[in-house]
Amino acid sequence: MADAAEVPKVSDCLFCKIVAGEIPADVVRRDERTVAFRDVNPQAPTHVLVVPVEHQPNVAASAAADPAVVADLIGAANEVAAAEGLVSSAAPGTTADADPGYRLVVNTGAGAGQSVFHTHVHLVGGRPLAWPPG
Ligand code: D5M
Repeated sequence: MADAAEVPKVSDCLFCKIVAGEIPADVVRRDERTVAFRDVNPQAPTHVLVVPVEHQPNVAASAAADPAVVADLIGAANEVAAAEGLVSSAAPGTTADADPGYRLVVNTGAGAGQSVFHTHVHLVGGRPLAWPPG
């Protein structure tokens, strides 16, 4: 499990480098406050990471620094999901075929599976998603 001493500084942060265009990524959406790019190790047909431009180590820190960032991330993720064909106009409660849906995951802390310490939302979809997650 990573401890604070192992959390990279902003200058060493992988996702800051992707935001800055210093490391290549398959960027699918960008605005002034968020960047969305495909996960390098996809767990589903659609697996996109949505990150804030402003570095914070996790979503708790982002929410504390600027709560609007959390809404930005979810709004951007929903737009990407729509572009990927995962958002249906069908009424809630209809079948998975009519309403494929998607899942947003925010691993927060090493014990919850976080491995990159720059806030990010996983957008996963395009296949049936079981519950509970692992
Ligand atoms: O998720 C971190 C995610 O970041 C994990 O699913 C792999 C992904 N990742 C790692 N490096 C890259 C690059 N270079 N491009 C795209 N995606 C990447 P976590 O919730 O922290 O475990």
